[in-house]
Amino acid sequence: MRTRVAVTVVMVWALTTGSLSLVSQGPAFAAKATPVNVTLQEFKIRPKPRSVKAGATKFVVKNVGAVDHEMVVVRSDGQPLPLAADGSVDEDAIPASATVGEVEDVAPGKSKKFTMKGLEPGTYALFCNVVDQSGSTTLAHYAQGMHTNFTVRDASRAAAKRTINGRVTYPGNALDGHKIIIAINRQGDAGPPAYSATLTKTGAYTISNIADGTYTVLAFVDLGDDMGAPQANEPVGTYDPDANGVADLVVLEGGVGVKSIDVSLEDR
Ligand SMILES: [Cu+2]
Repeated sequence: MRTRVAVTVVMVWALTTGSLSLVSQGPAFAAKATPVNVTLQEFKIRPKPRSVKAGATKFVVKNVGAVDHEMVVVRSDGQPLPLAADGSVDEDAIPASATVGEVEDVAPGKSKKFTMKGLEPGTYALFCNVVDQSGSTTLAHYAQGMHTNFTVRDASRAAAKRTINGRVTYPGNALDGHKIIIAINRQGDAGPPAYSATLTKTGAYTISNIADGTYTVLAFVDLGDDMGAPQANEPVGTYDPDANGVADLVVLEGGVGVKSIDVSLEDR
């Protein structure tokens, strides 16, 4: 049966974007706690690195300053922390669920460490909440700028991020050494494909580094070996799971990839 393919393509393509791998990568497993070295001083707090993958995290906190400091870890998700009148963080106003942990009373030249078993993805505030009292003067280290953000990334999502993958099938026999071109077009864009890749045989494909957006996916056998748009005689198909002859839309949001974007090619 012949299916009409309702996808607009142009004659000249530049097949330069996108990258192709035939083997998709599995999730990354973190067997050991990721070390984060944090230095404290007047009045700075510096984690290295500033971002880790989710999972066990070991904070090694060193005071390189001249007075006592501490480090408190709170999940903030980028929101401002509640402050007390003296300019320190009002820790009593922070929900227990957001309080991750702390090391107190780190003396000058000393280090303390603690390990978080399952640090979840999100944005965290690292800060020193020491308040020095001297007569009638109070000095909140937080108010002096002794705070910073720390990011925990979703490891599994990072692995699957920004990819479109699926399979190309073709029951015909015109392949005969020609390439299969997979083209990802932005919805409503009649220009060259936003992303493309080639396969030397039918099977699995993965195209990486796709920006968020709404796309259609087309594949065809490049019988003319011109790496150009599909010609009238070239076997073609779209991602069309409801098989109504119109390419279905593929949506990427929040950097999350999509799977099973399968395309079946037909002779015509
Ligand atoms: Cu401090």
